[in-house]
Amino acid sequence: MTTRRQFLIQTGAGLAALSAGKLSSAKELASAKEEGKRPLVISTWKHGLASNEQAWKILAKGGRALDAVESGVQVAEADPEVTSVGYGGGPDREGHVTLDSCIMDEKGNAGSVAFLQNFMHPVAVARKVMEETPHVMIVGEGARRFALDQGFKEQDLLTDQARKNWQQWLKTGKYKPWSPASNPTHDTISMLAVDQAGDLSGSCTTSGLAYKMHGRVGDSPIIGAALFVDNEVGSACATGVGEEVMKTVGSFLIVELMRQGLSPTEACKEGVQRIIRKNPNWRDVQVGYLAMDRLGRVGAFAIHTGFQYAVHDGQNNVLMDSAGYTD
Ligand code: SD4
Repeated sequence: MTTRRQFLIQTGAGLAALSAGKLSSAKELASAKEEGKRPLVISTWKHGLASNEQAWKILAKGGRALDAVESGVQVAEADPEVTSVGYGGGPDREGHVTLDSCIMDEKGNAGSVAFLQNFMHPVAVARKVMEETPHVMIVGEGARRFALDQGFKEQDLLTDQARKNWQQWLKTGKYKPWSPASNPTHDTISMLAVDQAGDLSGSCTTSGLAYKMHGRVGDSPIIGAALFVDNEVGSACATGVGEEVMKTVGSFLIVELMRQGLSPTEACKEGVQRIIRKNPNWRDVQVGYLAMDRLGRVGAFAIHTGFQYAVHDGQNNVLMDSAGYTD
């Protein structure tokens, strides 16, 4: 027998009613604006604070969320102190800094690069993939040639400090899958923004897990895994052990849960619980999710405590502690 809920979900009208009822009344939109929650930019980890500042410059001028999330994460990409993104990022086990990045706009357009080496701003290359090609993802040598064609310049991203850390790791590092204890480098920057027009965009950029196998690609360039944006509903992004995020298509899952009426925090929590239910070794991994609905409401949840995210609403740019399953 078909229940009323199943009936609603099976019909287009039902879907529209479910999402409209939860998220899109004009009154809610107006009050969200009054509360100053749009524009809004959020991003993962402490280095999100500086990246938010850059993104805010664009949002404050009435700029597009897409431009804000591209420009914002470039601050982390260029900062040698940020040891898991772009320049200064930890290399793989063979000493190569390999980069993964993606970007997604309010129309559902997406671009991505993976296993890209020697370019300071992979997120900008990902945007070019989105805007200048009919494709979503370009990897490795093809991505290198595309970036050069687009006018990006190659440069060595391995800093002296990152080389020293890697050489130190080589003395004891074992060539086997990592655990957070042996490799606690989970500092990818993912950023979500809503602009004055109410449009959403997101970006993600990383050098991935330090000392990964050469050629390993994580969740960060995978649309639906580390990032998903749907202007009708909201956006979500991830940080942490990418394999767990990919296997559960985490960000897409979270956006779809928000479409069904869960709050951003509830949706992130369910994303985390999905990993926990499927992986008996979940205690050994960390994943943090961050989400924003189309009204500018924000939520986060992680497997373990310690995940932090930065929120800039124009008045304040603050670092927040995410709740964790092991709290
Ligand atoms: C990856 N998600 O490559 C990334 C790692 C990371 O914060 O540092 N996340 O799996």
